[in-house]
Amino acid sequence: MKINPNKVEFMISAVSDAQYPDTPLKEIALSGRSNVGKSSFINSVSGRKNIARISSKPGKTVTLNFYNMDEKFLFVDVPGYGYAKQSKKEREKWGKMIEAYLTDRKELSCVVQLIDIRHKPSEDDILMYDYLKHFEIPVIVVCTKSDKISKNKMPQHLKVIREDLELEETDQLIPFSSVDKKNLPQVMSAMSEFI
Ligand SMILES: Nc1nc2c(ncn2[C@@H]2O[C@H](COP(=O)(O)OP(=O)(O)OP(=O)(O)O)[C@@H](O)[C@H]2O)c(=O)[nH]1
Ligand SMILES: [Mg+2]
Repeated sequence: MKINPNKVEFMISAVSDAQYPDTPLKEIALSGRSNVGKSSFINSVSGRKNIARISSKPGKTVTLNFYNMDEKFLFVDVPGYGYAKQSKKEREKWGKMIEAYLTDRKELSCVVQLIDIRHKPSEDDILMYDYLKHFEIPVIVVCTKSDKISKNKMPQHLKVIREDLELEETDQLIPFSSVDKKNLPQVMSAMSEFI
């Protein structure tokens, strides 16, 4: 799968299903804690520097942001979870919006769950993974910021993430970096199975 950077378009920031775009394309949603690198991941796959806004402050993205990826599929940037400064009310609103999207959206074909390769999965990461499995949504786990650890530490970090999430055999785990684009072809080929 090849994406033409000039044909990547931001479509809409949506908060409810009435606003979701109406296209025949399948959707791949990005989930992960705030600051894990979701927007940077979209930019990397797009081959664009700034199509998805990279936040200087975490927790900035509070809507479902839809991107048309060269008419091949849509990316849906889901607001990051686990942002401590969110109020309880904001968190509840977040939960309802995400749940409605993940459980009702026919076009959703897979979720790319991003986990920071440097850290053990958080409780929220594990909850999210279990939730996706419960609803039988295929998951690709992308371990971000791989440029931040040394090569020889990589296998051990991947092992911990795989074990803590109790990853299913069929779910892929791919180390990735938005800085050096490590494993971008692997990520593309994993996603192309779902579009
Ligand atoms: N070194 C390194 N930094 C990264 C990588 N990916 C993202 N970052 C940095 O991490 C910070 C957060 O990145 P974003 O892409 O905005 O993260 P996000 O998950 O979209 O964050 P929210 O929208 O707040 O949920 C930024 O400072 C990025 O430059 C990576 O692969 N390597
Ligand atoms: Mg973001």
